Amino acid sequence: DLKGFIFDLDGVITGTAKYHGQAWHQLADELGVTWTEELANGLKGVSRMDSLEMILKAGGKENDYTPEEKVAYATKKNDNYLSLIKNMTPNDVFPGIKEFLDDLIANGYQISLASASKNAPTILGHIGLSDYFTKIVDPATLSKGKPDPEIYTRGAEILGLDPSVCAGVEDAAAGVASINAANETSIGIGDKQELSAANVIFADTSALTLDNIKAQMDN
Ligand code: B16
Ligand code: MG
Repeated sequence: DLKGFIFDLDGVITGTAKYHGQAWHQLADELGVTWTEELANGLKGVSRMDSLEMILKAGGKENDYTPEEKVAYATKKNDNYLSLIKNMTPNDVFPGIKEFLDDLIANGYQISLASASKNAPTILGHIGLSDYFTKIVDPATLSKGKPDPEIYTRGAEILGLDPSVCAGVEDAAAGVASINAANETSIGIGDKQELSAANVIFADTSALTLDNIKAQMDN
């Protein structure tokens, strides 16, 4: 039986994925790299510097810049991203998420956050969920990002739980792969095809309830 839930942030709790997309799209245009839906989807859940590398690679430009120039581009993207998220409010929490979190707490489940984003605490503050997430994996301390299992393994560790009794909730294929590799139950939010590796899947967060999860796990 499950005892803990480990949440991704962007694309699961709130719609910051679209702001990451906008900010990267703008940088890709500046770098002369063609922006495609495939590239956009591949960046979901991937760390800031790894995302930049993927964009440069997509344009065959991975050897065109020094490490310092790359950091400057990543910083530029982040500044742009921060300006896009600064007006977020509690109204930006995805449908059903607050109810699901309240239900988990009322039923004695533990919750932690496994976001690759260094901006996660800032975003939680904007959307009024800081009190729910006192246990957050610090992405700066990870040696490998999603799809490596490390972040979801740590998400269970900070709860003091064995991965086998934890479920991870993700909108990205890289995140589902990370959860599965950590030997946790994977709950995908989004497209069935894109997230076909997930144990449980919902088209959007409004259907994310304990009953609906149990119903799919019993199947
Ligand atoms: P930052 P998640 C991920 O967050 C995003 O999906 C990904 O697009 C972003 O590049 C990454 O965080 C790093 O974010 O630049 O804010 O540190 O989906 O793992 O919550
Ligand atoms: Mg995500």
